[in-house]
Amino acid sequence: MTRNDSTSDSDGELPISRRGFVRAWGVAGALAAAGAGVPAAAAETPELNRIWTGVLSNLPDNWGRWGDDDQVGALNYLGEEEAFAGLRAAMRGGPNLEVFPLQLPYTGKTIGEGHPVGDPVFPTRQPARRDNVVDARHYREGGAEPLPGGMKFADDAFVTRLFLQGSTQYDALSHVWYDRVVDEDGTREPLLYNGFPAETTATRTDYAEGIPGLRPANPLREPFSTDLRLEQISETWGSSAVDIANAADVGSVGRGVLLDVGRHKKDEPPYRLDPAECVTLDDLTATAEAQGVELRKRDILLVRTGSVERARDPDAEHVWGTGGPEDLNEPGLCFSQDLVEFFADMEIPVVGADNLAVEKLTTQTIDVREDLHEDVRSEVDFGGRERLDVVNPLHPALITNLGMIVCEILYLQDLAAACAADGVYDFLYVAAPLNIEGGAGAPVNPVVVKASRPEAANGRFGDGDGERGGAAGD
Ligand code: UVW
Repeated sequence: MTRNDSTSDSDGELPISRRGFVRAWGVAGALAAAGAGVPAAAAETPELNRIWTGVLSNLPDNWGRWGDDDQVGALNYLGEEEAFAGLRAAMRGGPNLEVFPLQLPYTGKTIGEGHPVGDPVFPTRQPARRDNVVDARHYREGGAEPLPGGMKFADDAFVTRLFLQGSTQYDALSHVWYDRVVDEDGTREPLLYNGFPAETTATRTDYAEGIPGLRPANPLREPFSTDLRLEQISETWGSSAVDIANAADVGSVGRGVLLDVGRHKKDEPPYRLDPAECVTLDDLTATAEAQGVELRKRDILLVRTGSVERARDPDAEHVWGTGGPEDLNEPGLCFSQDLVEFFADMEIPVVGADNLAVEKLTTQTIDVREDLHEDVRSEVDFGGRERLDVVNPLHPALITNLGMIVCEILYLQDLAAACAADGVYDFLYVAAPLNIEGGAGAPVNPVVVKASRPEAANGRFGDGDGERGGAAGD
């Protein structure tokens, strides 16, 4: 069985077709709630959830667009033309090129008390600590011998839990879902992108032998607990549909555009948006205009808020999450139907940002009249509510509905400085997450190759128009 044709039941034995699985689990949707154990910020509010998932069910989606069995989603938009558009952007300056890897280092340090600078990790997750398995000490102490010929080596491994969403990462399409309205009677089913059942996120794999590893003492009730037990791991659970391996298999190559919203909206260095400041569609388009860069269909959009820079700044006035999940006042994209339709119409495959969740944390207040259009409003009973306080409204709208890749916790500081220095805001973007079968996300180190213009003056957005030259066939 491959992940592309069918999934297994929770004992890993019976292959069941995807549609069969939808039917089987549709009648038992309540099982999906078992063992949720989610952070307090996401506690159940049934009426709000009914309303918001009703809205989500009526927003644009790409389900079936690339076939009923598609697991790749919006990365399908990226083909030869899109790769060439990225290459053209990079090559327009001739051999004047700069290279920007966008992944943050894993330092193993915690942001907050005692560690003003550390790994920007959502507070329910912990930073990952790597340790040496063997190094020069082991040759000194007799724990290791040189290989025949005299070569010695160092080896290392992560010795704490490595949260795959714990630093710069791609969210897999199996990362989020909601109870989707599937018929006119209002029947709902917990579904991932393209209709894969959410229960496929809990597919069991059994191994012939156990290996020592760590699990929380009560994994189903307290999944994020740091009360860990050493166990022989001989079975794991993971995603058997739309896992991160799909994004790893196809890669992401295209024309990237940096939208430095922080620099556009703030007058003074360090050009960081305020904690909890919204980035709207108007902000994105106004930033592009100020930068002189054209937004094109199928672009990969990188949004700079300045939030990661603030988190890494020991003198910052506010650092995310040091007071726990409720203290996550981060700037980011804010939901509007206009924004979702922009991503859908522009066929955006990947949106990334230098913050925890790409979207604003924690709560976004959605104004039913302002943020939704009549076509969606008329489909949902809002119970008289005019405002809805929702956490992560864009995750399901972009990931589950549109199959988009959301790339979080990017390091954009150096790229933004270079773009500002020469006014070139579009480039070649190349990335693939770690190929981790079953993963709901994976670390990624996107690499940007940017034409540079060393002669440019240091204006706010350089003195160019971001479309400069056009020499390579634009
Ligand atoms: C969740 O949305 C739960 O996590 P992340 O912000 O890492 O995607």
